[in-house]
Amino acid sequence: MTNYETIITETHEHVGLIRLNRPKAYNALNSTLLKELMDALEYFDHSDSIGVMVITGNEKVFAAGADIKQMTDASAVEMLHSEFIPAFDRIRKIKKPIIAAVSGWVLGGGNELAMSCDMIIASETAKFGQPEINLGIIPGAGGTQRLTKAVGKAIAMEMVLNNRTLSADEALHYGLINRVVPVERYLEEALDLASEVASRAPLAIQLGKESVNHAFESFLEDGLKDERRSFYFLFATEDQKEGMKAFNDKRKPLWKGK
Ligand code: DAK
Repeated sequence: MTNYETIITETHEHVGLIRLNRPKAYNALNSTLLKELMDALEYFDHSDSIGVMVITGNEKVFAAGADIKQMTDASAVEMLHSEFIPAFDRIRKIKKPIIAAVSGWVLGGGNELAMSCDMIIASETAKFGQPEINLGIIPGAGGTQRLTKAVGKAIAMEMVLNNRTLSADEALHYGLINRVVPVERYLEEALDLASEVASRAPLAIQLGKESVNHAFESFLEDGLKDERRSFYFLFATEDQKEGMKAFNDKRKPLWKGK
């Protein structure tokens, strides 16, 4: 396999493991990482010896979202042409099951990435959130759609409008994730689950995934279009620039509603 810059890939018998590896930037999803992640997923998806993929980060962070530094000065049109959405569209086309093994921060695009996987195994330290509101924007990679379906309107509203974060136990309670395990075991647990699923009938697994996703995503296409339109629009506002600059300067933003 290719030598990647921002991810590490391993095979564990019939399981393909991808580790997000930008620890200094809290695994922020920049365009290189997204491209490498999707390339690796597609490679495993086409490999005869792999049945299931696992995506993980490190103990402290799964991913803290899209790279704010890369987006701060972007215009709405630049965002429209960014690598972010094509990457998320590619993950939807993966046929084999993908399990997210998460620990620590699972934020913004990081939570959207975890929700784009088919199952989520969390360490007891995991914290899930959509903090985009702090930056003057909204989730733009399916967060408003998949989160609402998973946890229901009440909790999704609090998370999207007021940066409520969910602990691992809360996330389990609201149906966002599959299991919570001690931090020493979350990756092992995900690999065990992946290996069990990988031992089953491959075609039935593929069609099972497709069918469950169909039930979950029947109205997703329209919702995603709507979400993206609003997301891009926000990059034409002063508040988005202020929100992201404030994050970079480590200060509180001053909102103008403009
Ligand atoms: N981007 C870039 N750098 C990040 C980052 C991020 N998302 N998160 C953390 N970092 C960097 C910090 O800047 C810092 O770098 P240095 O200052 O050391 O150079 C380093 O990681 C450590 O962060 P902190 O010093 O802040 O560490 P703390 O432990 O104090 O806090 C934290 C950890 C994860 C709570 C905090 O870093 C944080 O709040 N991070 C930002 C989380 C966030 O706002 N995430 C949402 C990002 S927006 C799109 C659709 C969707 C999206 C994009 C496009 N299209 C439709 C085109 C998605 C958008 C997002 O995800």
